[in-house]
Amino acid sequence: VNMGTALIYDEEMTRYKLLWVDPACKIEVPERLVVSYGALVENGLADRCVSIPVREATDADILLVHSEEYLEAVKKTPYMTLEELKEFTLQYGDVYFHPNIYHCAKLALGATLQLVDNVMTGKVRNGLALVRPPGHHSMRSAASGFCIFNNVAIAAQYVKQKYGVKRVLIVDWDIHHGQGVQYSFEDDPSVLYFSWHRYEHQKFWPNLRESDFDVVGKEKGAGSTINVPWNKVKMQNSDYLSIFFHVLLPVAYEFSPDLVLVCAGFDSAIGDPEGEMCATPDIFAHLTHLLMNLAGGKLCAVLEGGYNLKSLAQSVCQTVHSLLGDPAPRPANLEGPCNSALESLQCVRSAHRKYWSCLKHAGSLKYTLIVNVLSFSTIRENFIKDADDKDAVTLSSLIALVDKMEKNEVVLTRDLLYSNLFFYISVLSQGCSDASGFIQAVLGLLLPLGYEYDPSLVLLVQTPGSGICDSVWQQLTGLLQGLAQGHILVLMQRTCIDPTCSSLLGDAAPSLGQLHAAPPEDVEAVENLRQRLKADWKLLQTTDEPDD
Ligand code: X5A
Ligand code: ZN
Repeated sequence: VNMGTALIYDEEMTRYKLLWVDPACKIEVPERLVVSYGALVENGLADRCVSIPVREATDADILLVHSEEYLEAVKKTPYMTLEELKEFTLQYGDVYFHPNIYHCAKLALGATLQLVDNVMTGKVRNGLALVRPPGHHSMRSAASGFCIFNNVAIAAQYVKQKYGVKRVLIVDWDIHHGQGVQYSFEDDPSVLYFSWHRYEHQKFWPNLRESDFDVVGKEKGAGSTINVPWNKVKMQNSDYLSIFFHVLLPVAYEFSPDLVLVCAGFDSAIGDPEGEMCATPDIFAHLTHLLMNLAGGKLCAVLEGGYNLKSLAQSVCQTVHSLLGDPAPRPANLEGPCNSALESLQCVRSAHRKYWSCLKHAGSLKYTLIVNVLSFSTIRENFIKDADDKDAVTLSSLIALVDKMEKNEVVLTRDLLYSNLFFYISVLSQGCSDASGFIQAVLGLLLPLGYEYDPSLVLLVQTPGSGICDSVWQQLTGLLQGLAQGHILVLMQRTCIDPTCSSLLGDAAPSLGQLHAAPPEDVEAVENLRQRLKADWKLLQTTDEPDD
């Protein structure tokens, strides 16, 4: 059952602002929340969500991450004069205080905890907390980068403690490095922190050595910090998706979180004065969708940055559309990642190779994934000869197609793809139970191909005797709904109708559990196919060299 999407917001969080001149802080304005919430209302999205009240965080909540000294210091700020506030602010970087900010910071954290409580207790499936002040830069004993309390880091500690959650994934798609989150979990293997951020070889704020790709976490936590530095500005949709397909998603599926928290900053969208990136607001519909089949769908997004009010409002709406299960718009201009992004991608993958088996080129072919792409005309000529209307594809003609499918050769050539009508995926299996290799093929091969191909219909065919278990099949069905505006036609010849319908109706796929290393044959098969196809399909590239 689709359980609903929470929206947590309170106008009170608009009631603080910068009271003096500070060029570094002037973009963090109350209107950020006003326009975000306003756009959700105007688009009828707020009404479709379950509205949950905020609460004030308690001292105990705050102390899950922050020190007593820091909390006591912040507690005094409501009583300070303007001069005292300015003075207090000086000890931190790129942040400001206001007599009402402590109150708002307690509400921002309380809103975040309300969201995770409602998701963990199953009252809703997922949700968004629209909050100010943001959190991901604040550290144990310091405010930083407009952040007072680390909303998401505290939420991760809170769910571990209150619900005994074993693994939390934090995806920080804000354009700044959430160093506060990283510091909180650097030696903790139960929290996987992923962040991409504008870096420019340390020239960009917060200018930290520890934001680079080779900082991967410490001790038991080694491998559970993943930093993707952007060394150039103007990164686009392809760059973001490449990192998802080739780094974040394979690792996230291997990790198998019980909960996904998103540091949802939208300063990574086009037009933002901080990020200076070029990804369009609709990419957030896809980023959200791609995370929604992890953790059985338990996803909590918490606002961080986002300073171009128009881009921010649109991106927030795209995120909530996906949380509600609406089909994502076809992603615009996926021309493949730029060289700088590929360089970062390659560096991150090699830095993490020793921690994540999905990134090793090693690991019995249980599933064979065959990607078969036919043009509409090929289908029509071969299978629908008697169709009057040349654009009509009848169910019987499709069933005839499936019947003939098993005798088909596997075809995947560029010239068959120009008609852009069908992306036809055939999933065959030699009947075993290993999911790792299959998921690896879906994430590293099928999704990038599908996104770049940009079909207007996905035809998913399950042939008899496929050894794919229901939950793996549901993952596939769920993930493919990000393509073709969710237009998917599933043809099946065996009995897992219920799970399939559940997935088509928008339910999250159940978690697959932690994945072990994929069998070496699978890895080799996927790698070979990727190598062969990557010249034509830019989203399959994982290095900036022509041959890797
Ligand atoms: C939450 C967030 C940005 C701080 C930028 C300071 N903070 N130059 O986006
Ligand atoms: Zn930011």
